[in-house]
Amino acid sequence: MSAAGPVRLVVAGAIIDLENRSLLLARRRYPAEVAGLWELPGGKVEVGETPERALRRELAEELGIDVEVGGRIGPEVALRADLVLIALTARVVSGTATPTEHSAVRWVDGAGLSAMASEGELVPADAVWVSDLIEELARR
Ligand code: DCP
Repeated sequence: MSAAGPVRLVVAGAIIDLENRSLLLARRRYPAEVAGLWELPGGKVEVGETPERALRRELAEELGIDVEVGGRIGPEVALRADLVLIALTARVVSGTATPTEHSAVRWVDGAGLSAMASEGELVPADAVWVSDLIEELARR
């Protein structure tokens, strides 16, 4: 892809349960560089799709949950010259997260997230969001 080529957006869900002050993480199966690491679940935005709609579609497909999408959180991350990653907050409206493409899911609180980041258990791109996520989990 040339530098002038189209940029695709990848949207990740910062799925937060404010009642339990916890965030949903999903464990990647592939590719090898990130297999076994945890991410905010999501996927690529299709042509003609809004990021919000793409996130709802991906989370329904990957985890069987219906979410309400909120606003942007954290900075955008350049994954490659032609791929940019953003995070949107979301909350589960219905369903229980059950992975179809990931190897596992887990809910973590701020301390748990911080510990996982320190241990290098998050995919590198998502690690830049940790402070923003911890702040959001502490929001009143
Ligand atoms: N990504 C990331 N952090 C996230 C979500 C995604 O770093 N929270 C990265 C991993 C991939 C790219 O974004 O490089 C696209 O994510 P997908 O989960 O859509 O990756 P796939 O490999 O499943 O893409 P495809 O749908 O093309 O198979």
